[in-house]
Amino acid sequence: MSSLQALIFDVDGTLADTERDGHRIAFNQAFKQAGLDWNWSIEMYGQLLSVTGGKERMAYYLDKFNTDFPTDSSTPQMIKELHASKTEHYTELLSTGAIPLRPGVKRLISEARDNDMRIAISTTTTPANVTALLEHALEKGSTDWFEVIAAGDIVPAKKPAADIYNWALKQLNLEASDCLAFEDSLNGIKSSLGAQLKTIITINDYTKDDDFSGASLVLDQMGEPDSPFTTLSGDNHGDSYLNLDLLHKIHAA
Ligand code: XBP
Ligand code: MG
Repeated sequence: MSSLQALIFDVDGTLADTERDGHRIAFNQAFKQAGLDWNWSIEMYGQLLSVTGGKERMAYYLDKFNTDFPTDSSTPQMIKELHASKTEHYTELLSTGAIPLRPGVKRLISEARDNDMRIAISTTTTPANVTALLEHALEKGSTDWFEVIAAGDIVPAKKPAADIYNWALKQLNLEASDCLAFEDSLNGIKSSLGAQLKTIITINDYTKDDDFSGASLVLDQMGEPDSPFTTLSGDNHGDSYLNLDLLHKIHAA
């Protein structure tokens, strides 16, 4: 059994609750700015999250929820422009510090760095969104802490396909058995398990009813020494917050 060498983090929903009050708001701002009357409610956005990727999500919306909207060969270009505008609104919103990291994230990343544990990112979101979150919610310059940032259109098949994790593993020059993945959603865990990675889940409001039966551990949050996680399934090895010692035990189990 190889030793644990790297932690690979999903971004949206895992590092921060960015979907409901971040991405959703930015999509709606882009729609309004373009003169469209589209508005994604909190509830509808939950349904739209079944498709990963902002451009793919808009195409799905037109296909399933707004079938009266006329589409033609120019629609992909319209979606591309809307998406560029959405990214601007999203990064602007994050630059105000509007979205904090989830509990335990900063502490765990600091512990990893202090112990020379390699860290990477594997996400469906646009690279600029990752930078905006890390620079404003984690620490200025923290983007450089991550050895690999696998993001957005770098692979054509987004999560739930395993491609983005396989791409990250290749860049790290590691095997899946050397790493752990951190996810929050069904599409995320399908992707990480598809790449053969042991996966730890922290749920959120949109994903709490997802099927995480393949996860090593399912938690409500990463937890802090003075604010324990709640274990929803899996072996927490008697611990109450995610720390490197616990991660080594999960990896070795
Ligand atoms: C999250 C996503 C993304 C974002 C939108 O993926 O599904 O689509 O909602 O991002 P992950 P873009 O949890 O893997 O980070 O609009 O930039 O595509
Ligand atoms: Mg996610």
